[in-house]
Amino acid sequence: AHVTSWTTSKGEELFFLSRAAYFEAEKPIRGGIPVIFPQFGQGPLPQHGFARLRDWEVARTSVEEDGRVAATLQLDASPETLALWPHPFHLELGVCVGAQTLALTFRVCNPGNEAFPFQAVFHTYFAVEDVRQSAVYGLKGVSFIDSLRQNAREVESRDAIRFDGEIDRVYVGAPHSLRIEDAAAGRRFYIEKERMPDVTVWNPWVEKAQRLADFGDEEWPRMLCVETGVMDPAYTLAPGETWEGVTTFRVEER
Ligand code: TA6
Repeated sequence: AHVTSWTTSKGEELFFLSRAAYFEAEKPIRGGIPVIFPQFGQGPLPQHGFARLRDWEVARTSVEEDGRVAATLQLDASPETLALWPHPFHLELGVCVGAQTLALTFRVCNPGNEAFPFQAVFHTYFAVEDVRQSAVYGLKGVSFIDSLRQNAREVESRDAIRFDGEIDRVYVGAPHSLRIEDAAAGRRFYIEKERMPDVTVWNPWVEKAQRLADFGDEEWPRMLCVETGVMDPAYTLAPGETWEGVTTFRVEER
C-alpha cells in the first residue's frame, strides 16, 4: 500500500522516489508515500512502525461518478504484528486519483476489546525542482518540535518556511490547509487535511543524505517531505472505534 508515483497529465513526476530506493521485503521504500502506523519515528517498534513494511491486500477498486479512479487496500493484524504490538487492528488505505488531485484516506479500526494508542502518518516525499527555491506556507503561529535541537519546542514565526539546511520538525496542531511552492518548477501543491492534525517537514540536506544508503548523495535538493497525520499526541482508539483521516493533494502548474 505504497504510492510510489503521481504524475501530471504530461507525465512529470510529482513525488520523489530515490534512485537508490529499496524494493525488498522488510525494507521501506525511499519516496512516494510511506504509510506510517502504529508508531511515528523511533520507539519500541521498528522506526516508523511496521505498516510500511508489510504486504497489504487490495480490498476494492472503483471508478467514481466524476471519473476519478479509486483503490482501497487493507491490512489486518497477523502473528508477526501481534508479536511486535499486541493489538488486533484493521487498516484501510484509500487512494483516489483525479485530474489534478490525489486523495488519501487512512482508516484504523479496533476490532479488539482493549483500547490502543497509535500514530498514523502519510510520510509524503514531494518532488521539487530545487528545495532551495521552495517554500511551505500555512504554518505561521504553529508550535513545533525540533528534532535537530533535542526536541526543543518553538512557535513558527514565518509565513513562508524556506530551506537552507537540514530540517526535521513536527508542527503540532497545524491548520487544515497548507501550500508548497516549487518556484523553480512553477508548481504549487495544495494540501488539505482532516483529522490529521500534525505536520512534519523534513529535508536531510547534504550530510544526512550521504548517511542514508537508500538516498543518492545529490538527491536532497529535489525533494521535500511534508507529512500529515496523528503524531503528537498519539490517538487512543477505543474498542470497536474507527478513526479516519483524510489528506488531499492538488497540483497547480504555472
Ligand atoms: O520525516 C521525519 C523522519 O522521522 C526523519 O527524522 C527521518 O528519519 C525520516 O523520517 C526518514 O525516516 P526513515 O526511517 O524512512 O529513514
